[in-house]
Amino acid sequence: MYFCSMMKKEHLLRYGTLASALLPLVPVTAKEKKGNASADNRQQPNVIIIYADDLGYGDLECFGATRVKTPNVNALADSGIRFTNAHAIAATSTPSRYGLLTGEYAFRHPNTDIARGNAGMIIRPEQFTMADAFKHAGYATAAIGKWHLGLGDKDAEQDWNAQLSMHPGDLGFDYHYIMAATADRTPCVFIEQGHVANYDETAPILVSYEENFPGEPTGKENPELLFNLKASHGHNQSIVNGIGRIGYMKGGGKALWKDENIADSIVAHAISFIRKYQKEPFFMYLATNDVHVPRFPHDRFRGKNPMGFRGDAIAQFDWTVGQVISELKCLGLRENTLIVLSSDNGPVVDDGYQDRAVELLGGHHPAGPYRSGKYSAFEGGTVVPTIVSWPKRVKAGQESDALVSQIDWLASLSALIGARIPKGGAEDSQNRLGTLLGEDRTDRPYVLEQAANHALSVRTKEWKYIPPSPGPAILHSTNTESGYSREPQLYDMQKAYEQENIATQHPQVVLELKSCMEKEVAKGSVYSSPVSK
Ligand code: NG6
Ligand code: CA
Repeated sequence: MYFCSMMKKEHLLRYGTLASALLPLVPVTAKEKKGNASADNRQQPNVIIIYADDLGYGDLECFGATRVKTPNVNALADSGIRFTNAHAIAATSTPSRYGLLTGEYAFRHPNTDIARGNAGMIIRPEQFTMADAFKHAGYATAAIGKWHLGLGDKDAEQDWNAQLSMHPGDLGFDYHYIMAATADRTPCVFIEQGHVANYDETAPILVSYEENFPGEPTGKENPELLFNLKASHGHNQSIVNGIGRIGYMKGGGKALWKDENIADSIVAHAISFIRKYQKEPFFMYLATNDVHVPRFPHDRFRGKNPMGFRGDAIAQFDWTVGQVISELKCLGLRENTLIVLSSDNGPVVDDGYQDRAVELLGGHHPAGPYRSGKYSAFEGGTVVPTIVSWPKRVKAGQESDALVSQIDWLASLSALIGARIPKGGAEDSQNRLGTLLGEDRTDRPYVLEQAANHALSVRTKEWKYIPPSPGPAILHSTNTESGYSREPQLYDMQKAYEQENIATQHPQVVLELKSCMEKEVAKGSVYSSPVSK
């Protein structure tokens, strides 16, 4: 094992940065297990969810991309199942992650739209979470990377210079090393175990989403300070690392992240957690910053594909996957580790920075054959690349076209590890473990998809129904086809994806899918009417 770790260190020194070579020490918070039982002979697998941000169905070679290389993800797909009809819960991050971690649709809960960096914690401590399921089943649990589900008890009341009053530790995660929201939102620091990592006492942190702090530069007033990336829309408030952000902040000093090192920091902490808990079952929610904006990958990923920073960020994501897998192999844990890889929503090309992503796209289709992408009610909003691999139990080389949704992962994984879901917990999540592990190809009867304007589409294997909803047909800043229309839309999914609206030809189907959606909403929704009448 020692030899293995040394090899790893040498590898990181040679190919990684110094930051990733100097692995952090994960504090012991979960119970340590005694004995030397081989981790691979245990019944309970380790479980890692590798959750990319804004990675589209067509962004990986194993899902059809040709203008970027993703060898590590390809190998992961070869070792297990490639899902071709898998859905995120929403077309944006916060509601999608909320549903994934609670097993409850976001429309049932307040404040689940794209969260500010100073949002209070959205999932409340009394709610049952995926981390609780694993913890109750005896696992060590971690959340590493992008969080975007709020921190502290209340909006805007956090003291970033002290221990936060609420954090993932209150939701069943033994360990966390997270970005509060997104890389384009303040505060631009990592939070570890409820406080700012590398806290700099000489630079107290203040955050506001209302007004700037006197004397602090902003992207709007000081564009000359945007030496790393300029905005294409929005992102003109505080400047950190030569990049304009959403939200204002002051201070941070040496705790401020450098965007080019974010992937390295996330990988280093993930590896450190795996090493620490290699002798007991562990669950890691590993949510990468890639490929969200600002895309500002490390130098060693730049210029190796024709698509500029967006392509480089995909390559950096692939590297992350490779680092985690090679560490598992090194420690002899790969066989009995279940890896689920997916994304929180569909892709977007220009999401607010001048990174030349549109210009350099070439023939690349970020959403593959699906229409539109992030934010949209069309399929590109929620169809996401999804891979499941568990060498010990799941047959390699499979493809599954079963209609599946991330909403079911909590109940399915709970069934796998023998965790009991308490009454009232994860009520939207169904145990579909057999499908997740490739043992059957059972379609979910229907999948709900939440667009950025809250429209709730219903997708079955055959049909896609988009209810009438308000908003423009094109979201201009991102050049996204929204899928919003005052008319009901029905598409035959066995034909060309969402090309011809045949709602008027099939009123009965529209009625059935509409009532399906309404029944779900009637079970409980904080939106009085998520759709226009
Ligand atoms: C939008 C941001 C976009 C991205 C998104 C959230 C602007 C102009 N656009 O409001 O850049 O941050 O929110 O993305 O500010 S998500 O994947 O986390 O949902
Ligand atoms: Ca996202």
